Amino acid sequence: MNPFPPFHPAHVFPPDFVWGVATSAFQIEGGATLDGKGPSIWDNFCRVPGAIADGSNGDTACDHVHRWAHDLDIVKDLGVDAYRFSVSWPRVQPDGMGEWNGKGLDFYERLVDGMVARGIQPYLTLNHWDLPAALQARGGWAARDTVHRFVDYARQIGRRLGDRVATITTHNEPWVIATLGHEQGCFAPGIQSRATAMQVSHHLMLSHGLALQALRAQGCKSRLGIVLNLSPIGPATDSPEDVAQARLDDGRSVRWYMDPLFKGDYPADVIEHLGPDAPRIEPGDLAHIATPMDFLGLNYYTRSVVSASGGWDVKASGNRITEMGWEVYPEGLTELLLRMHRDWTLPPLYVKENGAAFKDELVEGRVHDVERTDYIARHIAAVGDALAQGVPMAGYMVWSLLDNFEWASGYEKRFGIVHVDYATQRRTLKDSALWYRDFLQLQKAARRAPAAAHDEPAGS
Ligand code: IFM
Repeated sequence: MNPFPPFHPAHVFPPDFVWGVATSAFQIEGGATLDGKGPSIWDNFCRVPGAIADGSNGDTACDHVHRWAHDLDIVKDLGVDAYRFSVSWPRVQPDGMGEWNGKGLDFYERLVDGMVARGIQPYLTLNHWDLPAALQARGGWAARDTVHRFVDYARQIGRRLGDRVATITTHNEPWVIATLGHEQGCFAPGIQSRATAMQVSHHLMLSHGLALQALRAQGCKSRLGIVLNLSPIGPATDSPEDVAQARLDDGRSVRWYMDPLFKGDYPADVIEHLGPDAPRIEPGDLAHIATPMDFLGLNYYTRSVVSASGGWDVKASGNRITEMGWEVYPEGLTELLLRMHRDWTLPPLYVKENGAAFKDELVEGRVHDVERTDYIARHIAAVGDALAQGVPMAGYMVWSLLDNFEWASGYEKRFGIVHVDYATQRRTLKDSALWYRDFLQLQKAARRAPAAAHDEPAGS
C-alpha cells in the first residue's frame, strides 16, 4: 500500500519553485577549535551540567568540516536546487570583533564553491544561534553594541561570498534566541529574564534591518531576508480566558516579529502587556527593522494550542506525535500561510525548515522512516494548497539533511533524511531521502513536460 498522499496536478509546483535541504553550522560542523575557531555561546552552554539531555556537545557533531565535500555530493544526489547552511561567526571572527580568521573564511569559500561546482544554489544564514562567546561576555544580544558587531560581520561575509550565494538570511528564528535563550533559559546563553529577552529580540530585529542596508550599500547581489519560526496558535476551548491567552501568545511569537518587519511597529497589545519589560527602542529603530526584504523564510513544525490554565494534552488531538512531542499537523501550515498572506504584504515566501524527529532504526543499510516520509509529503501538499490559494510560495526545504546535534536534546533526536552513525560518521540515505529524490525527479519531469507529468502521481 502506498502510505503517501498522491501528488495530483494541484501539487505540481511552478518551474522556478526552489527545493532544498537545510542544516546549520553548530549542529553539523564539529571542529570546535579547528584552525583558530573561537568558542560560541553554544560551546559554553554544552559545558553546563544538565543543559544538554545526553550530556553531549558540538565538538565533533557530524564532522562536516572534514566531510563537507561528501555531504555536498549527497545534496547533489538528492537533486535539490538549493542547500541552506549557516556560517559559524566565531569560526570566521573568533571574538566577534577585530581580527578575521582567514582559515575560517577559506572554509566557507570552499564550501560555497563546492556547491556552485555541483550546480547547487547556496542559501546562507549568518546567525543560526552560535554567537561568539567573547561577545556574550560583553552583554551578548542584550547589548546594543552587538548589533553593530553583527553588521560588520554581515559586511565581511557579503564581501567574501555575496557574489556566489543566492540568498543571505540574517537570523534564524529570533524568537528562539530571545525566548528560549534569554527568558526560559533552556537554550544558550541560559538567561532567565523576560526584560532581557525582549531587549534581545529588539536588537536582533534591528541588526537584521541594518545588516540588509549595509549589504545593499556595498552592492551585494544576494537576495536578503530573515527566517522566522511561526505556528498557528489557537485556544484549547472558546472560553474568553483561553481566547485571550491565544491572542497574547500569537502577539508575542507571531505579531511581535511580523508587525515590525511589515508594518513598522510592535503590536500595541503586547507592549502594554509587557509593561516595564518592554524593550528600549531608539528613534529610527523601527524604520530600520522595516527595511524591505527580498524574501521571508518560515520554519514550520507544528501548531500550538493554548489554554489560560497552562496545559493542553497534545495527545488529545488524536494526531501522530513526533519524538519531540510535537503534533503532526500539516493543515496548520496551510492555515498559517493563508493567514500571513491575509494579514501582511509578503515578499516571496519560503518554507526554510520543515521535518520531524522519529525513532529510526538502521537495519541492513536501510532506514524505513515511513512516518518522516509521510510527514514531509503531507507538508509539501500543504504548501501546494497554500500556493493554489494565492500565497506567494517560492520554495520548500527539508530540515534536515543530516541527523545532527539537536541543541538541548543532544544527539538523541534525529531529524535527518540522511542517517548519521556518529561512531563511524557513515551517512546512509533514509527512505525519506529516497522518496524526496523521487518526488523531485517527478517535479523536474513536470517542469520539462507539464501536461504529461500531470497524469503521473508522485510517491506511488
Ligand atoms: O534543529 C532545529 C533548528 O536548528 C532550528 N529549527 C528547529 C529545528 C528542530 O528543532
